[in-house]
Amino acid sequence: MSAEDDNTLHPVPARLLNTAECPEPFVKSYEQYKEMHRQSLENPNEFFGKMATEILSWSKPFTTVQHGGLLHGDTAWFLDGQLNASYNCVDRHAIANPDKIAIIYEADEPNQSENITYGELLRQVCQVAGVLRAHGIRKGDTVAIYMPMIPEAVVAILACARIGALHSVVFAGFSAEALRDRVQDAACRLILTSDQGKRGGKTVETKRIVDDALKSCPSVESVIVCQRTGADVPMTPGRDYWWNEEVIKRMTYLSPEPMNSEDPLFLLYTSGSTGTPKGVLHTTAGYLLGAAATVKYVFDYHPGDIFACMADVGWITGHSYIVYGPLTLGATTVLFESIPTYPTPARYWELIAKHKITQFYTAPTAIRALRRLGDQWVEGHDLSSLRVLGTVGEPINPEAWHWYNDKVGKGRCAIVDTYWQTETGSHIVTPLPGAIATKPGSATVPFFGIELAILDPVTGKELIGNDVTGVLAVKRSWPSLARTVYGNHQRYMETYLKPYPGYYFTGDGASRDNDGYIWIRGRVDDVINVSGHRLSTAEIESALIMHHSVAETAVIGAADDVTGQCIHAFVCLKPGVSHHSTDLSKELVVQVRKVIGPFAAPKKIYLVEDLPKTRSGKLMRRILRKIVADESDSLGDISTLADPSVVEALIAKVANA
Ligand code: 6R9
Repeated sequence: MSAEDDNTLHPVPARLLNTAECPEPFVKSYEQYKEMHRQSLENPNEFFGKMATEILSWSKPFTTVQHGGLLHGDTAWFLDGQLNASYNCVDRHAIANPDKIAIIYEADEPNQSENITYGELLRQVCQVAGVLRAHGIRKGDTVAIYMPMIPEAVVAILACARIGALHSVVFAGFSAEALRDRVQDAACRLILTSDQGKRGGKTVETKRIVDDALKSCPSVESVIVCQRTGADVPMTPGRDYWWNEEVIKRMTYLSPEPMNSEDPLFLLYTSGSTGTPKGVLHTTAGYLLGAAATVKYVFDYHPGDIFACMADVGWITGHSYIVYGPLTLGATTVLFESIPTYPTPARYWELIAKHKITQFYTAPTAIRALRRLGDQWVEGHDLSSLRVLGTVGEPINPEAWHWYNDKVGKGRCAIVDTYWQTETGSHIVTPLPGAIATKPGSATVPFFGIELAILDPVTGKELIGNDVTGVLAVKRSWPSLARTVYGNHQRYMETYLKPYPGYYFTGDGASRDNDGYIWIRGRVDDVINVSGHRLSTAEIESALIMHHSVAETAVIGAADDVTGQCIHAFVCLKPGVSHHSTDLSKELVVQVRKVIGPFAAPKKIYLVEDLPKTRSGKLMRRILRKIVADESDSLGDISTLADPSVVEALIAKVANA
C-alpha cells in the first residue's frame, strides 16, 4: 500500500442487489466470488470444462480440458474439441433470434446511426467469407484488416474466423510504414480496407495509406475496398476490388470451417520493451471463452443489455469487448466511430441516453479529458440505464475514478477497473459488479482461474502475504492466454515465460494491500502508455533515428494529466548538422507521426549534445526520467556513467525548455 492510495472501500451499490431494480448478479457476494475462485484453481478441469460447455457451442466436444503450461510454453485448452468462432458469435443467435440487434453502429455524425441484426450480420459475414475464398484465402492464411470503426470491420473479422484465416487488425491510426511492417511480418495475402475513414469530423485517408504501405509488401495479392465516404480513390487494376461489387457475387450462406480449439484465431501486434512489435497470437476456444466469460461475469451481462465498449477494434479491447465477447453471448454491441468530444463533449452521455446503454467501457484518459471540460456536459442526460462502468488501459487516478462514479454513475453503478493485456486476451484482475467492494485506483482481485503472484523483481521469489510490492506474474496458464508470438516462439518464451520460470510475467509492477487488493503500478520495462496505447521506447527511437540529422536518441515516458504518460525525446544531432531548432523539432514530430502514427508523436523534443550512458554504452533512461520529473536531486548513483558531466547539461536543457 502506498501513502497516496485511496484505501476507502466502496461497497457494491445496493441497487445492483435489489432484484426489483436490476437483474440478479451472477456473483452476489464476496464469499461467493471467493468460493468460485477457489474452485477454479482447485478443480480447473471441472470449472472450465463446465463453463466452456455452457458458454460455447462445439461441433465436436473436447475430451481434455487442459494440457501443458507456463514452464514449457505449451499451454493448450479444450483438446480434441472443434468449434468455429463466427458460428459462436453469429449463426447460433441468428438461428434463434434473427431480428435481434447485433450491432448498433453509431457513426461519426450523431444522426447517422444504424442497426444490424444477427440475421443480417450472418448474411454479410458469409458473403465476405465467400469473397475471401474467391480471392484464394484458405484456412491458416493471414489477412490484414485496416479499417475505420464501421460495421464492415466487424464483418471482416468474423469472415476471417469463418474460414479459419487469421486476421491481423492494424489500428487505422497507424502510418503506412507501421502497416507495412505488420503486413510483411505476417506475410498477409489480402487486405480489407476502406476508401476513407471519418473520425471527429476529420477524414482519414485509409486507402492512400494502404497504397503507400503496399509499395513494399509483395505477399499481398488483393485489396478489398469498402466505401465509407464514396471518395474517388485510386484503384490498382488486378489488385484492388470494391467490397460491394465483390460481395454481391457471393452467396449469403457459407458453412463455417470446423476449427480445432488450439487453431489460431488472430494475431494482434503490440509493443514490448525491445525490438519490433510482436504479433501476439490467440487461439480459438480459450480466447473466445475468456472474452465471453468476462463479459458475463465482469460486466454482469444479462440478455437484453446494451453493451458499449468505446475502444477501437484495432486494439485488443475492441477485439474482446466490441466483437468476440459480446457477440458470443448474443448481446447487442455498440460500435462507436467517433471521439468523446465530437461534436461536443456530451457525445458519450448522449450515446448512453439514446441507446439505453447498460454497460459502458472506456479508458481513464477519456474520463480525465471529459472531467476537465466540466460537469455541465454530463449533467441533464438520462443515464439511468447504466449498471456497470468499466475502465481499462492504465491505472485510473482516484480523482477520475470519483468523477466517473459520482457524475456518470451517480453512485448507483458498479465501477470495474479491469486490468489485462493484449497477451492475456481478457481481464485478469478486476472487480465483479455484484460481489466486490471497490477502492478507487485498485483493480482489486484476480478473475477465475488466475493464480496471481507478486515477485521480487531481482530474486524472482514470490512475495507472500499482504502489504507487498513487486512485479506482477501469473502462476499457471488460463484459457485466453496468448499461445505464441507469430513466427517467433523463442521471443514469446523470452519475453513472458523465461524471466521468471514457471510464471507468466506481465511487465507491470504491482502491490497487494492489507486487504489483499491489487494495485497496478505501471510498466517496469521500457513500454510507454499514452492514453492507454502501448508504445516502446525502442520503436519511437528507431523512428527518430531514421531522420537524416539524427545521430542518437533516447525516449522516455513523462507524467501527463490527461494522457497518463506522454513522450519526451532527447535527440543528439549528427556533427556539422546546422539547424533551426524549432523547425527541426517539428520535422522530428512529423517523422514519428509518419513512421508509427499520430498518437505516438513526442510532446517534447530536447536537442542535446550528449546522452547519459554507462561505460558499456547502455543508455540510462532512468536518469532522463528523473530529470524530466523534476527529481534531479534524487538521480541515484551516476558514477557508472561514462561522462557524469552530461547530467548537468541535460538538467539545464530541460529547465530551459
Ligand atoms: C487491455 C490493454 C496492457 C498494459 C498493461 C498495463 C496497462 C491495462 C490497466 C492497466 C492499470 C488497468 N493496463 N489495464 N494498468 N490498470 N486497469 O490495455 O492491453 O494495450 O496490451 O496494454 O496496459 O500496463 O500491461 P494492452
